[in-house]
Amino acid sequence: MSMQALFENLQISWPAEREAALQVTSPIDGQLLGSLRTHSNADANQAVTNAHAAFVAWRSIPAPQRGALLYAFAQRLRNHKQTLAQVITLECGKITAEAEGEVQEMIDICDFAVGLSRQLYGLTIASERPDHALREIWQPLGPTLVISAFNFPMAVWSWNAALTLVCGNSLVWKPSELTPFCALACHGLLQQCINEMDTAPAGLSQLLIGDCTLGEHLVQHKHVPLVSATGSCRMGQAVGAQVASRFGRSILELGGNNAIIVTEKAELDLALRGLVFGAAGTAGQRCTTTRRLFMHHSIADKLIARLQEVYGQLRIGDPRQQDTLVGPLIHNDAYQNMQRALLKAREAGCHIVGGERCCTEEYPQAYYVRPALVDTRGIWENHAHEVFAPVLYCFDYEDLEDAIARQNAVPQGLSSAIFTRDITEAELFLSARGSDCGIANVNLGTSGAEIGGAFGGEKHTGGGRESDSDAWKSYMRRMTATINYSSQLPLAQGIDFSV
Ligand code: UN1
Repeated sequence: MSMQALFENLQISWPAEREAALQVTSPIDGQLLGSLRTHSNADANQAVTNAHAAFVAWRSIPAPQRGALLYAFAQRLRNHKQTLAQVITLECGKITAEAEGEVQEMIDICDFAVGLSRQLYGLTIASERPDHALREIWQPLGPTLVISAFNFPMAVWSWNAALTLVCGNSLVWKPSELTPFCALACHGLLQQCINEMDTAPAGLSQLLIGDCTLGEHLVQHKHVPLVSATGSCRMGQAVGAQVASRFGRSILELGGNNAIIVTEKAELDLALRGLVFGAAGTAGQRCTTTRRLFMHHSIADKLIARLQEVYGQLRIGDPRQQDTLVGPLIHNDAYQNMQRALLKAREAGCHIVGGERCCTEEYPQAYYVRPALVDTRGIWENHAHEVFAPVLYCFDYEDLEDAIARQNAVPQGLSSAIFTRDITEAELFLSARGSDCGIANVNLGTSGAEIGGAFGGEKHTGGGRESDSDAWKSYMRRMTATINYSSQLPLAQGIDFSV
């Protein structure tokens, strides 16, 4: 189905224009999906002004009523789950099952946000002064700028959107210029819900289409108190510094270089499944993709052999076909990047299985690859750089503490996992001496986190947390209020200031 037909299904007017500046192509076959007008800095300023005006109205609407907007949005997402998944598949190349999973994540976060709308709790704290009350109150913050990446073109936005709207804020969204139709679809459905809700101000959600120069302009805008950005470490470093320089707040979700440790006590069948989905799933284009494997030397030969066998059977091709497991890379640059990384490993003497381009006859303008296994044993100790493609670097180890140290010895700190049936090994991995990542799993892979936990990582991953748990607090401002209901004015710390 064409993108235009999918938009008709969603009852969103077709936004493409002839010969507009941004030409969006499908990674499935390189065909043009449509051309879109991009927004100028002046458009961006207007959008922030609109979002600010909407925020001023929205912050006074009781939070449970704000939750009703997310309830309605979740219903719309449920009704259009398949269509939205098709939009994702067409524009970002995800296989159908994973695209539907992404829409499910959106539904889940909206459901969470509805519950959260009645749970924006603050604390009551014991005051040191007589007849005084000390309270912590969570207040709306202002417009939230969301900068999202191509690989989760809907879900990551929704984590931010659902929470920030319930928290009483408005939204400005600058999606990746590779996936603007995904953004237009989500924004269009949300706008339908906003239009149907009397108390929701019209400008609550703003969408801006453009490249990183538009993002840079928005990041500097003084009326955007919070910037939530997902993407490369380089992008995050620039965004974080700019936002900090104007005392804004940022939530950064950047690169990962996620590892799985498979110990001699692991159940190999389980480990194998976790590894294959983690490393080859989503064509290796998740932040949480498994990029490194540390195997206990006693099982290494066996595990590598089994991985090679399964990798040989992976069905690569058109992501719209039901039995495909690995779709295309997003573009030629991603492909070149992968090939450069493989060349480096080959030149160093690593043994490589897979990595070659495929489906070129059917799709000469697209970039399908066989996921690659790089056996680095005896050559490399570690791999510090994130290659955003399906490349799994395999290492062996003798001692678990050493494997954990090597797992941690990279700049990134997003996701990590251990496969073991030994409680001592598992608990060591989760202890203060264990994984230094934001996500640490036992007997499951590094990718595919549920929305229930806070999502994000340490070090060059940026330190931000999104999704559930108490991540909502990042979208609000904390107010400490002290109330004196006595007729005295005792000072804190017992200070005497009588004149
Ligand atoms: C991302 O790759 O940016 O854990 C997000 C996962 C997903 C989210 C990934 N729930 O793989």
